[in-house]
Amino acid sequence: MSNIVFITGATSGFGRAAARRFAAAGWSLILTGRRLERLQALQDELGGQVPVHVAALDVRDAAAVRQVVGELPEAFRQVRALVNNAGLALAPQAAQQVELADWHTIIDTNVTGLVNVTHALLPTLIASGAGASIVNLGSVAGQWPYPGSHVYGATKAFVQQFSYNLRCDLLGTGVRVTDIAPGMAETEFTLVRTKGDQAASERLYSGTTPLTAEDIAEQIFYVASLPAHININRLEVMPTRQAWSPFAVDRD
Ligand code: NDP
Ligand code: 8X3
Repeated sequence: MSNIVFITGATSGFGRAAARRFAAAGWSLILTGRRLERLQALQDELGGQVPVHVAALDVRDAAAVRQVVGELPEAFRQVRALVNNAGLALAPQAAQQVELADWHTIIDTNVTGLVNVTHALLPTLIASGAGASIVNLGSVAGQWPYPGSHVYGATKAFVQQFSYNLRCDLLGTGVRVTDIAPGMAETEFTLVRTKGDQAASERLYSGTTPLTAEDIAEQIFYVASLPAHININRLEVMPTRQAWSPFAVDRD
């Protein structure tokens, strides 16, 4: 029987690339996200290669998460890896200019959504035992502050600490937990963050060499397919052409 991976946010970016990477290695796929038509397109693309189950799911809705997990078809129940990838940033402006609703959306998705899915799948992953994996998508923004990151970076700091804390509680179960923290990667992330500003997205990624969705998919697959005795706790990945800035100073 093949391994089974449950991916959130499989309609775009890292999640979609991860679906293709796991399929290439013969894993069965459970693909979730809000845009069902994109999930179906991916099912059409990969369904000839491996078994694929798709479910429209908003991770913010705990009852819907429980239902999707509870109603998995028999052949997809023994989930071996969870990729908690669904997430977003909004409001790239300074904190004092942000609508409160945008902060709530970021927290509801990146924090509440991630714990909803983790909670629903923990019993299954523990039953799977040694070599099962939870791969959480954090960010460099969870470790390094920058202007306009405010609540987004704070949610990714939560992802890091939650990942570490899970490791403590899961010790002895064989279930691994990894926080993957990418730097700048070209996906639909900036389009979402700017609420559809295609030019802003293109500007951010132009004239440099960002990470690709496939680069991160490779890392996700890597940590979930290592020998069972190895746990990568945190994996921070930046493009070679990205680094940190000096401290900012306010002057007269
Ligand atoms: P994309 O915008 O390309 O993909 C985001 C995915 O998240 C989509 O599939 C979207 O699906 C899904 N999603 C968003 N909100 C929800 C929700 N409420 N319920 C279910 N799914 C949701 O961005 P990336 O691939 O770049 O982002 C993936 C993860 O990586 C995010 O957690 C992001 O914070 C993180 N990250 C991204 C970086 C980057 O530079 N690109 C760097 C570091 C981390 P749908 O809209 O169909 O629901
Ligand atoms: C996304 C990467 O650098 O925009 O998490 O914060 S960055």
